[in-house]
Amino acid sequence: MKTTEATVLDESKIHEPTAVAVVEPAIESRPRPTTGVKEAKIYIDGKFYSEANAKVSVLDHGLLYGDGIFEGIRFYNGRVFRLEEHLNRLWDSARSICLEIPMTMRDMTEAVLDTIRQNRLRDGYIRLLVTRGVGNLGLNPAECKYPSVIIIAATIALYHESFYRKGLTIVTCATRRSNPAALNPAVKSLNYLNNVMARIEANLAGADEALMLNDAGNVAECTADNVFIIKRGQIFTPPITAGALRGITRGIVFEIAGELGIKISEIDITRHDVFVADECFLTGTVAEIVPVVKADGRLIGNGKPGPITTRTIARFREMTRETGTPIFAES
Ligand code: PXG
Repeated sequence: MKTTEATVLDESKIHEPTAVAVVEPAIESRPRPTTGVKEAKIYIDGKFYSEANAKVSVLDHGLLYGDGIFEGIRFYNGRVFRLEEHLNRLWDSARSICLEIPMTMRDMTEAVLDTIRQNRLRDGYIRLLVTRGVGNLGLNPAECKYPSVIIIAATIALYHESFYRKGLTIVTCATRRSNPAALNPAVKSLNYLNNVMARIEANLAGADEALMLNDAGNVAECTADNVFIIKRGQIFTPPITAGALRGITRGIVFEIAGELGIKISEIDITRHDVFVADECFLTGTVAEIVPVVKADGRLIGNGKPGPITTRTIARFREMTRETGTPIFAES
């Protein structure tokens, strides 16, 4: 068991990411973060534990009720990508569900960076959770006095490059995105059963992802990604009110479109719009930006990733290489 004491490591001692292992066959697999380092050090409430000893109580309402929130964050080349935006969204999710995060955003930033340092990684994935904490067997969160903060740094199995070159297939699923009046999808909560059910449908249909509609029958998003279509040189994506998460990668697509001078709008999208689109792509922290070439058996455009998608991917990759919060002291 180790304390959180921040140690700035000598960068030359950091080994190459163990995670550049490629998933085969790529199209069948979503990249799953794996704790590839030998002795992963997992942060729980200010202390570091080995994976075997990193445990939470069975009375934590995060487990009993999915009562809690999370973020998935990437770090590239020794820098955490869009950390501030992820923490802002975490704090928004917390406020929405009346959960008080038991530390300041500044301390959370340091805890995230320290977790990566402790695991001696330069490229990888962070799973950050805040659970409601230990309570009793009733669902009332008033009994949970101490929310828990958990930070897991992992290597990541990357999608095979052919995934980005060839694109993926999606199917519309029968499971509707939860109605915002019931559970707002803008809250990145630990309760992902709605998305898991959709994911199961995609698996059963042999597709790479599931397209989720809202109660009105319009496109909301995929199970862990936002959806974009391109028609006659313009980019369109559903508004947050359609039941989409305010994705960080989604926001970056707006930035890139601005840079490239491509018009981008939030607008309700139907399945028909997806079928007749010239291009389609998904965005998410794990998948980054990935082309979609088939929806419900229909080829999108000519069935190959289109030019706007390809340019957007290239610019996004530049950003991941060149920007972010430094993990190690910069000399
Ligand atoms: N929609 C949903 C429902 C998500 O969960 C996104 C869109 C994309 O948002 P970002 O901010 O990542 O661009 C997400 C993000 C996982 C996993 O393990 C899922 C997400 C993030 C990290 C890991 O499947 N979802």
